Amino acid sequence: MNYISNPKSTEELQDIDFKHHFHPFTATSDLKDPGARIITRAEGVYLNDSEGKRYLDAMAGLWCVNIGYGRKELAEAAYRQMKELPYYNTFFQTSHPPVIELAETLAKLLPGNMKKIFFSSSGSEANDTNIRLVRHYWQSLGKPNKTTIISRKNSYHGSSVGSASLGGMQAMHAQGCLPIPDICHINQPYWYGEGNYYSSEDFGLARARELEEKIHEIGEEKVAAFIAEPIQGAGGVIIPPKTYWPEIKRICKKYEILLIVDEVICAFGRTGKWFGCDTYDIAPDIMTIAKGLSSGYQPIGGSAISEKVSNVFDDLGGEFSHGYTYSGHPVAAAVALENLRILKEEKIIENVEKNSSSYIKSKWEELAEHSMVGEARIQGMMGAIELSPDKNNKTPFRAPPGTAGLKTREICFENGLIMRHVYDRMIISPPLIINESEIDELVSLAWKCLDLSMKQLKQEGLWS
Ligand code: PXG
Repeated sequence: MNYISNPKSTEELQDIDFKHHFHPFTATSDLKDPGARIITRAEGVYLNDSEGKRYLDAMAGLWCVNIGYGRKELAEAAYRQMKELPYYNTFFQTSHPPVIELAETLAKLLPGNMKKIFFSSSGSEANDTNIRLVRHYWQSLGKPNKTTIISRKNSYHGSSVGSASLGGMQAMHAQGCLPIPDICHINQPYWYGEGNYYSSEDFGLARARELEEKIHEIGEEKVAAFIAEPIQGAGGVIIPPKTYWPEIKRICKKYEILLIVDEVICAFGRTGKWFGCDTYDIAPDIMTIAKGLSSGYQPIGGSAISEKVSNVFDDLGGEFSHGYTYSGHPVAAAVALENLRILKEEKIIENVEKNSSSYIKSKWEELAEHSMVGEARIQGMMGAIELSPDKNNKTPFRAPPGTAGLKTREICFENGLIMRHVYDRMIISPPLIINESEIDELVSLAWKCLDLSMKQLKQEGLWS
């Protein structure tokens, strides 16, 4: 039986999916009616569903398909590796060529002084690893009380117990008694939503200095690390004010706390350079990677560890009692290597930096002219628009937060555009290979969907 071609009707598939598939971040009632969208094929920046409808995927899947869909070289790399060595582990003093080559390639490619990679199959696992890594680091140095990790509200670091605790999503904390002990959260640098009467520069400094205040409150001797995304992705593409990262770097250095930069979304070109750390000139102690590492073609992630940290483990750490069956999976590693080869040889990220990021920026920022848009912001290939019925005063809609965003998202789907919402913000993160005519199409579809959404919100009396 061939599980890839699909002889079933959309209704049959939706019915089975509703009965037997428990989905992430989806209410079961929505799966009953209207049912799941069944995506069947993809090429470049476009997806097709089981009804033959085409969508421009302005989210690159879930922020991950950086090289675009349909690259046969990655399928061939997986096929070759599966025939040669489909699986072997990296525990108990064993290794294999693809993971060795990938670790070396990454050590050379990553910014700062990254020396070693601890592999996982996802960003969540990698961030769980990071919690143990930083505590193990301080224990190895004879400072076992340095256990607390400071993170930020509205950050996203994954869905496992540890990584969701690092994350600052209240709805996630509410399910499952999170966060786990010794993790706390400071405010985010979200100027549009929380900056009030500050200038963006002053606001950036004020929010960064909350880290210093938190360190004083907890006591430096108890703080292990600070974790942050260069730009918050799932939180709504929160691009920090220019003053934010320099101040964070100053504080981490002053108090000797480890800096974990979660690059799960930002790495591999998303911010317009190879890494978010390049965009913001950050040299982290630990960096989380996943998603764009394989462009989503295989599940793979990792914790990249700087020379400073890995030297401590090499000298004092002994065995790290931690690992996943699929740490450094040979097929995932082979696919990641092929993805990195294509990103480099086809100069995909250089093209974003030199050409397409400025093109998309000029087009995307035109959306700020729309009556429903309070702000349009973009860095590299990640952007957001803030929806408001009164753009000058940022007034909310006459509906619970997120209602207008959800309605707009559904209109986008109906009109062949995949653009996600975070409350009443619409966000994009298209494949990095998107060309100028596809960018034109994206922005004109977005404009059309905003028109339709505005009309619907007015008809429903939600436009205050
Ligand atoms: N860190 C960051 C910054 C992420 O964005 C993770 C860690 C976790 O990675 P894994 O591979 O375990 O999912 C993420 C994941 C969304 C959305 O709707 C975002 C993510 C995942 C799923 C949905 O924006 N980011």
